[in-house]
Amino acid sequence: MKKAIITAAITGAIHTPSMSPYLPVTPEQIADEAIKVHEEGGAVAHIHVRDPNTGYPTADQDAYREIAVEVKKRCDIILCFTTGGRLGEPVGKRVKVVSSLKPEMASLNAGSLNFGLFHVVDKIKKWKYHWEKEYLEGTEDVIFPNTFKTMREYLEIIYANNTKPEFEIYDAGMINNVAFLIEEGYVRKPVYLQFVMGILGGIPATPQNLIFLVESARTTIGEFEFSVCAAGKAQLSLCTQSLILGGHARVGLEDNLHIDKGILAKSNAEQVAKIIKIAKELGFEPATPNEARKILNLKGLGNVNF
Ligand code: KMH
Ligand code: ZN
Repeated sequence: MKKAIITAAITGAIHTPSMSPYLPVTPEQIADEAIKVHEEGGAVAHIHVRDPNTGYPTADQDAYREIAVEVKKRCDIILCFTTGGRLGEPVGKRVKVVSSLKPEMASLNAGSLNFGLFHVVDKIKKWKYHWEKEYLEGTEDVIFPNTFKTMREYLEIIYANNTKPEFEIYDAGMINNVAFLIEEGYVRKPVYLQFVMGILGGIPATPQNLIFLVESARTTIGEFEFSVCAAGKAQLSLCTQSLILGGHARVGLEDNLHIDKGILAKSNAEQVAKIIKIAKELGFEPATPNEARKILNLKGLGNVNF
């Protein structure tokens, strides 16, 4: 039976502390959440870091290392580090985590896009930190840069460290970007695509669009593993659809702060438990981290630098 790789994106760089008291901020909280995700049956934790005092998204290498060491001490979950970092993070800084930690996996954003979060500002009544409103409002004039040059440079670093890139696909054109990079010899097949849906600036999170993305990738790339990460309320339904289509699922507070309509999730583990319950009802077993390593052809925990 097909095993379902369940990923949890622990904290991200999109949501801010005023949106939920449950958003992990410190390295200890992020590590702890990744371990609890493992206990619930998650196979991968997608890791961003933040300033421990203000929750401001950073690319702090010490924080990445602290999390990696702590999690590896307590379980064998796969850690997928972001090379996306904070919106506005210098491109050179974002990828440093790969050469320093030599992780099994890292994200590779497969194109540039507008990344709008400004429209949520009015929904927040009380701000915990001074930076939040400005950060969110500033996204009205932000492009999340991933040019062909930086993608090529990131891929060189990723492959030099035997790290597996998880291609973040926010829209149909990015599938073609990956196909081009394959043809140019910068990308090794089989690829692992993460369809990131529902970001303002990317493809809307609808069932029709997911089928379109999968079909388009089948035509353009051929064989691949895929997962779906949908922002907000579409998370559960599109993750469920992904499983039915033969894909994997990404949940987590990076993408969605709720566990149900109007109810904040108290942890990433809550969302993992919910998607695993649905997966099992549909006859899918969650992949263990080692089963996921086989499916994704990862180098193993013994070959990282932490
Ligand atoms: N944080 C967003 C800017 C990734 O982790 O590489 C992009 C993101 C994707 O989260
Ligand atoms: Zn991310």
